[in-house]
Amino acid sequence: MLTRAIVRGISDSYQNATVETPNEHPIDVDLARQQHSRYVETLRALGLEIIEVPQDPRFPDCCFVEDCALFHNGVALLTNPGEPSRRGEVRAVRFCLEKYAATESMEGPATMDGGDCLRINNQIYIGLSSRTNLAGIERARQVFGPLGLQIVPVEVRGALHLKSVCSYLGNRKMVLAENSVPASTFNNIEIIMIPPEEAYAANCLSVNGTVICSAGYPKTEAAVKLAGFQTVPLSMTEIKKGDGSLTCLSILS
Ligand code: CIR
Repeated sequence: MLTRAIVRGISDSYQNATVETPNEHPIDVDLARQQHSRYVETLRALGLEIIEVPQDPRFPDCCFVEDCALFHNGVALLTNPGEPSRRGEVRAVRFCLEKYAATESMEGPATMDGGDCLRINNQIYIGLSSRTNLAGIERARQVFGPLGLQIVPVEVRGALHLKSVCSYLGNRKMVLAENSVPASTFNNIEIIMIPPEEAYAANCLSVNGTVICSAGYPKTEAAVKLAGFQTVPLSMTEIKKGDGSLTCLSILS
């Protein structure tokens, strides 16, 4: 049962967010803030206590708080984000997490983004990506292995993070974008395939049986409903323009 969400507001400099390919239309920061507020209110309505880390104008990507920590069972591994301009984001997240968790650090050359970490029961699948390297995965193994978690590296190509292409819904069911990582990666899990035209929607956020989906991806929402979950669609257009998606906006515990 999830009880808490750590979130971080949209930076005053969000229009300069790190992006892989420049956007055709610039980010509308006011609209991004409205979308972020609806996200936070949705988490609150689903029963989560909201802890908000203040935004920082020095860090355009700071709303993507998920990348700064891997948190499980009272232990938080603060990451060394793969994108150098984001490393300074971790300090304020650490300061916040210290109130709720035993904190561990990651030092270079190890790098990891929380967006690469997908926990399913006792396994943490970690994307080996342009942001997360083997040393980062090894550091996660040092911290979470002794807690009984198995770390499973997964090669990620053609996507920013592992969770850009898949999400765990609960009840041994997950969504996975077609033609991304092989379905055989995930043991004993029912896979709901997301067609290429809706690949962005493969990142969704499951909160105690309700699945928050990106609005505008009807096939994905229908498939999640058919799998037995209530859905809440949220407009994510301005978050998507910053290469972000639903999970990256929070650290849930
Ligand atoms: C970045 O490139 O780091 C940010 N603009 C987007 C990070 C999205 N994070 C996530 O999906 N976990």
